[in-house]
Amino acid sequence: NKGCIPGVEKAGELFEAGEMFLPELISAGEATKVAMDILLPEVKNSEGEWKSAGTYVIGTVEGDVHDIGKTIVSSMLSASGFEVIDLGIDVPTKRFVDVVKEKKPDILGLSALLTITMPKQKEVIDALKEEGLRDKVKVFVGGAPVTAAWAEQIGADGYAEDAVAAVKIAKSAIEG
Ligand code: B1M
Repeated sequence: NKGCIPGVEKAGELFEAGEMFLPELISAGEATKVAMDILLPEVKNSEGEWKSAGTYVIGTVEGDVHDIGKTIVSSMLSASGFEVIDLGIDVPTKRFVDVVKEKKPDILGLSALLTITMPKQKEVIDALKEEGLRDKVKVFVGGAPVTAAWAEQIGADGYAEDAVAAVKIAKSAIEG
């Protein structure tokens, strides 16, 4: 909490200010993730005070194989203390629903990079409603063609334009 997380948060601030570029932000996220992979199992086994920031399931929707942005978001979330379950790319709607049912995450993040796959984000939200799970999980959407207006239109809880914003809205959703 006093070493890695402030470091990656600083990288986020510099990126937002236009003083750091995307490859550097990716490196910061990846470096922190590697450190977390080593530290977290030790901290969880100790008597320490570590507490997960929340559980976050993320994936790129069905029919869409764009991986890079989703993976950056996923790395930044893990680097910021979330337990991230990354389902990868081309994830069928039913898989998202099954994982929400099974893992009971705090947040579900849906990435879509194609205008033709954006409706899959709505499909997932509708499927969660049908299964009576919609009020059990916050749903955030993102990806280059996605907008705040689209998020509102499909009944998502929010939209993030980049990885830094994704971490910010996730933290505020957990902190209330
Ligand atoms: Co594709 N592709 N692509 N592509 N591709 C785009 C998206 C496109 C805009 C290019 C263009 O035409 N100008 C266009 C989409 C047009 C549209 O629908 N509006 C396009 C197309 C058409 C296609 C194909 C259909 C091409 C074809 O086959 N004819 C095809 C589709 C395949 C499929 O998915 N079924 C295709 C394929 C591919 C590759 C496989 C070659 C490759 C992906 C490789 C990979 O991911 N492993 C690829 C790439 C690389 C791109 C571009 C060039 C770059 C995407 C990227 O990685 N950006 C892209 C052009 C562009 O975006 N300028 C393009 C960098 C990344 C860091 O940004 O993904 O936006 P981004 O993620 C950001 C934010 O959006 C946000 O945070 C991230 C970090 O800042 N974010 C989230 C993303 N997900 C989030 C989830 C959240 C929150 C925030 O959850 C809450």
